Amino acid sequence: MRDGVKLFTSIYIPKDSSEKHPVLFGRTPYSCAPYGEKFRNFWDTHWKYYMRENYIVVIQDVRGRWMSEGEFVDVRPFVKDKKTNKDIDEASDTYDAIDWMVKNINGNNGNVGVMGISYPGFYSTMAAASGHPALKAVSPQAPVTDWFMGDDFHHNGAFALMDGIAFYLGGFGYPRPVPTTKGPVSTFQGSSDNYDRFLQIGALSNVTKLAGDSIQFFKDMFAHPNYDAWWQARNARVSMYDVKPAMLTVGGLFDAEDCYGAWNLYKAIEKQSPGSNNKLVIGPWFHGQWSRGDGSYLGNVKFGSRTSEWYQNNIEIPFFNYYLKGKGNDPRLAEATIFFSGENKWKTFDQWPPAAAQNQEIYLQPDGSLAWSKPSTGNSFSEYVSDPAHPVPYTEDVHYSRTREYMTDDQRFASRRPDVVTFETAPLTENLTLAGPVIADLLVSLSSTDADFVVKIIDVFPDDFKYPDYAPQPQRGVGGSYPMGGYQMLVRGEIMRGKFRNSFETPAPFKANKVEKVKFTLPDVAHTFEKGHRLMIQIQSSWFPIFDRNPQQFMNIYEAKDSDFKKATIRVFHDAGNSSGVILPVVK
Ligand code: PG9
Repeated sequence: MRDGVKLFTSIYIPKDSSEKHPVLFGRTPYSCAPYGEKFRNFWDTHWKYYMRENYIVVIQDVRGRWMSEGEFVDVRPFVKDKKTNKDIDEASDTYDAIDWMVKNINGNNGNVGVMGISYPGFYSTMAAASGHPALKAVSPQAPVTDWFMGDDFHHNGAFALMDGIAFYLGGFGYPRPVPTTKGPVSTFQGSSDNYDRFLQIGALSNVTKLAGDSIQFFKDMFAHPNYDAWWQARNARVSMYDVKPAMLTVGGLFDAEDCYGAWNLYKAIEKQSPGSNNKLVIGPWFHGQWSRGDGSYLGNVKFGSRTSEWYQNNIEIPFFNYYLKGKGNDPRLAEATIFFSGENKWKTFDQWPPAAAQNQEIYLQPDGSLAWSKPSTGNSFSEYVSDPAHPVPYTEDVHYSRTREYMTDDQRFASRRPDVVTFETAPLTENLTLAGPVIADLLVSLSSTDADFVVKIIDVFPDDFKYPDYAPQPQRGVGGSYPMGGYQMLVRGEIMRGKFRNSFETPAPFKANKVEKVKFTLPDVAHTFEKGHRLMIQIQSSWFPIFDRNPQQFMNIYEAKDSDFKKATIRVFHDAGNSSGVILPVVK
């Protein structure tokens, strides 16, 4: 690297020397050196297709990880104006690595592509920011993009308790090497019931004790409870000006880790680098499912075809082959190739969100229904008590670690709780297709000074719904198939930490019992509620233990003690003056 630091790099060169070959490059904090038995597992993903296509495949340990020299920094900020050799970042490291490769690897054709999933997706974004002229094509996949707003560690400021702890402290069956500088010195132990275990741990300040003090990122994160300059510098989108390579951003509709990154990275590139070659693909996938597995179902919900294979053969491989080998016809990928759950179809668009999607608000009604017009009644609200000692679980079952399947799980268990309010339409008389971000637009009052709001968009299947016989029926427990009639499929859910309702930089307390607006954006959806199904909206004030509990008092939650957690009475208004609703991107 330009500052003299050496990065460990594994280079696999095809035996075929009849022609020159492009380089496909990935940078990782998870180690590029899976030798011996692990070797096969590592390559048994989409990388194997590129080996078959005779690419030169290169994997590099990022600065400060594993065999590489230097200091590791989590989601290292992008340096805008690099003036000296000391101004390094992940973009400059990628630039220097590419420069070395095209000059030193025998038989390379001078074209380099970069791809990576999740954290390696972040490094792919940074590669795109490197501006090296040999870099022709980049595919950030489920890219970690903003750890305060939507990816692994927080959503809208609420701490992603289960993943945050599992990834960095372990104890919940995540054998993966976590990207910490020194390695965790953690006394953390999981248990077979994560709901119970996280309740026992209690306040986040107890987590700091369990973490020891070896995890710099935990210390930093807890020292920055608001979206201040520290977090803003770690928003990968700030690097996406003047993007030069062809971009293929890929994500999963049902990605429980980094659902935010793909949608929002694509949008930032569109806005900040107009005219760039920027494409988006979203399928019905869990985290990384497009690179392995067949992608024909998630949990109980079926998608009708092998979507991962379709993507590999029709999008990703043609994309790299065209830009790096000049092979095949110009794939002319659509601007956006998006799978619509519900109707189970791939669709292409010349912009995302599509022009045909128009925002239309659906309003909560006093009788528990939903309608496209505001209610006409005076003073009406639904009320529940949110009790941090009994938070609403994110899934019905007992689990050791966070499931991937919760993203499409049946929400019937939640509708039946007194601290979840539920509104639903009558059976739809025609299909309703949503394409784009959903905006929760609530008018609420609290008996306290802070609370969280979770809004869930749910597809309620008809009572007699059955998958066709050719599809194996979903199984749960002993005794046969899961009852899909009346299934309440989670299509999208998101949390908002109430104190950030007006500003993520400057949180503000609620005034007890005063009606206030809480408006926030849920990640994009692509879903068709078919005729005969119902649309349901659920609202609750905890989603545990995916997210930490709000003590329901205005304070720095990282410093809250167990005794700070209080019950709060929450009202969600649905009357003529205070009409709560959800703004839906309805395809006309
Ligand atoms: N989403 C991933 C991640 C989690 C936590 C820390 C860092 C990254 C990943 O799979 O890379």
